[in-house]
Amino acid sequence: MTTKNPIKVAVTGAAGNIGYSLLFPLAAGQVFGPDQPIELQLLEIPQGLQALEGVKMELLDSAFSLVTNITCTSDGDEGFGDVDYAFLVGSKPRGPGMERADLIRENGPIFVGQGQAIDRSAKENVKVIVVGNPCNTNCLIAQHQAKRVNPRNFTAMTRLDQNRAKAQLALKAGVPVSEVSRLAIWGNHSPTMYPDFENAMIGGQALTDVITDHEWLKSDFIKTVQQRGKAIITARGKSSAASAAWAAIDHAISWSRPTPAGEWVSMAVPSDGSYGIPEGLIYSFPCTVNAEGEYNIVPDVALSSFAKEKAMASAEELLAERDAVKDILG
Ligand code: NAX
Repeated sequence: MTTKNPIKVAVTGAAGNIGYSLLFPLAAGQVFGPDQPIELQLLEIPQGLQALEGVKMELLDSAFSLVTNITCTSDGDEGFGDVDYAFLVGSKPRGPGMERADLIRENGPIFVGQGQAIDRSAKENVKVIVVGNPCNTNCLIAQHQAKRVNPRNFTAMTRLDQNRAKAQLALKAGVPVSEVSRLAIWGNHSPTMYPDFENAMIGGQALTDVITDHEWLKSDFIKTVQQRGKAIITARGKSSAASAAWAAIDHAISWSRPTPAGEWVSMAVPSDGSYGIPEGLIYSFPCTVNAEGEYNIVPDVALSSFAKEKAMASAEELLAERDAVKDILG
């Protein structure tokens, strides 16, 4: 029997598709380990609470030995009360004919409210992972409301893009995915993201020495990663959920322990101006995490003019997104 205090974890949109795939590995100890008790604080909109009760019943029926309490609520202060981690998954989906800018405006108020509730109620050192789209700018909105929390503790998820890119490269090279390292996503979680194959490695070798079809890397590979979400909707009739939940688990694992030597992890974090990316934007960089659970943007990554152009294009998009919500940034 463990004597550790429970770690408190909030998940918003907990009755949604990603929530349903995320909660079970979380409850089983996938992120925080097999001897770390966990309290789940699940948030839904009022219309989602009944379905959330069903999810809670299934969590109970799984008899997870690490779970000490499950709260279901629509109240931000209750949901974020004293939490160590917050997964912000819930947001409104893009409706028919809706532009990206409309979606940003539509979801902005959700993240204003949640940022304020985090500010009032979460632990000061809470780590926030925004999954709900448009995740980079939603993260920026919530971060601006939570003045008590270190701005660096607000991150958005580009790990699914990293995982997708690694899988494509492993398939092309005919190697296990574990052989692919240092594959970083730069920019926005949107079709402008740039999966940087030029600095990636396969085994001990430069990836570009192993995969010699550089035309494929520059065109089909990038397009496949950028458009993967759409391809899944076309094939499945629903957006990616299990792989997104797994990526959120990966993001939290990577943020809570040291990055293996020689590896990088992609996280959308507040830019400190590195690589000419405007300061403050929530931008995906290659990062490493130290033993204290702090991430750092990897310095001195060599970017070709091709890569720089792609990285800046994504920053431009994020600047436009920031401009679209400037009145609610506070
Ligand atoms: P679902 O529509 O299945 O679930 C969303 C849930 O959030 C619903 O149950 C809804 O009631 C709830 N919700 C809405 N507003 C809320 C609020 N203010 N507070 C609490 N709960 C709220 O969507 P799902 O497939 O789970 O996707 C969730 C989000 O993840 C979407 O925004 C989606 O676009 C985004 N994704 C992000 C990815 C990433 O890599 N960053 C990839 C997958 C996914 O597309």
